[in-house]
Amino acid sequence: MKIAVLTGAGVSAESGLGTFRDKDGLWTRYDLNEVATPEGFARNPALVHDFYNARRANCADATPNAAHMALAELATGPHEVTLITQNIDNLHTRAGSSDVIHMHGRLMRALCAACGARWDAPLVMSPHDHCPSCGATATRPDIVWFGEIPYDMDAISAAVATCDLFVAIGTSAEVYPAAGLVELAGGQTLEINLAPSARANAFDDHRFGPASEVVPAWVAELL
Ligand code: BJW
Repeated sequence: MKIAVLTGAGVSAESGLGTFRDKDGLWTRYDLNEVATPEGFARNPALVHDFYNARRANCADATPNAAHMALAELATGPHEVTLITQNIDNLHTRAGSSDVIHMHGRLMRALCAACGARWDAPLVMSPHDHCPSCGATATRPDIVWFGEIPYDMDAISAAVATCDLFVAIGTSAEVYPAAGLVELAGGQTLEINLAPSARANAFDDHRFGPASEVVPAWVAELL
């Protein structure tokens, strides 16, 4: 089978990385307009860098959980797997998944808003950093903020449209275009989440429970 997997913050929750919209989620403590939009970054780059510096430190301390490990194992089997994540952490890669599509960018990468260069982010970024390529002080985390176009949309659309099975794991389906991918899916659709998401009705099948338990059980069935 061709399997397209979309993951969200719920897959990393049990690794200790916060989700966004759950009780105590990041958006209950931070104003997303201030920390996750280009306009917020233009107003106060130091605040935005502080937000992502803290999350980069949390990510460095976190370890992949059983759900990340199971998804890496899935790709070693007979199925053709495309792993798409909304998460900016690197836990899928550290679990052994290769060619992960990071549609909302990567915490561990930096981007120059002046020349478009990308490089490995230092643990702590600041508005005073110079781009190693052009020297401008226009460096930002390589993150897709609200109002920006997610990365690799052509590859994502193609993988989802031609798959036999589309699986969304640990995402609230509140943010587009990720939330609309289920509509594009060429084959069967499965939602794995703690509870029904905003788009639960669009899925053929559901499995509810913690990702660290449900994902390994599902992968074991497929392998
Ligand atoms: C567990 C669990 C466990 C917990 N086990 N499960 C009106 C209508 C439609 C769209 C729009 C609109 N107004 C504006 C828009 C567009 C906008 C948007 O969608 N806004 C909505 C708020 C309405 N989208 C954009 O701006 C995007 N760009 C765009 O649309 O460009 C135009 C375009 C696109 C394509 C083609 C052409 C044009 C960009 C979106 C960027 C999102 N960025 C963020 C922040 C940056 C990254 C970061 O800082 O980390 O990305 S927002 C934030 O939400 C983050 C996430 O990736 C994203 C999704 O969140 P996710 O992963 O779903 O997390 P939660 O917390 O919401 O849910 C967690 C789930 O896990 C829950 O269901 C829990 O139950 C579950 N869970 N523990 C299993 N142990």
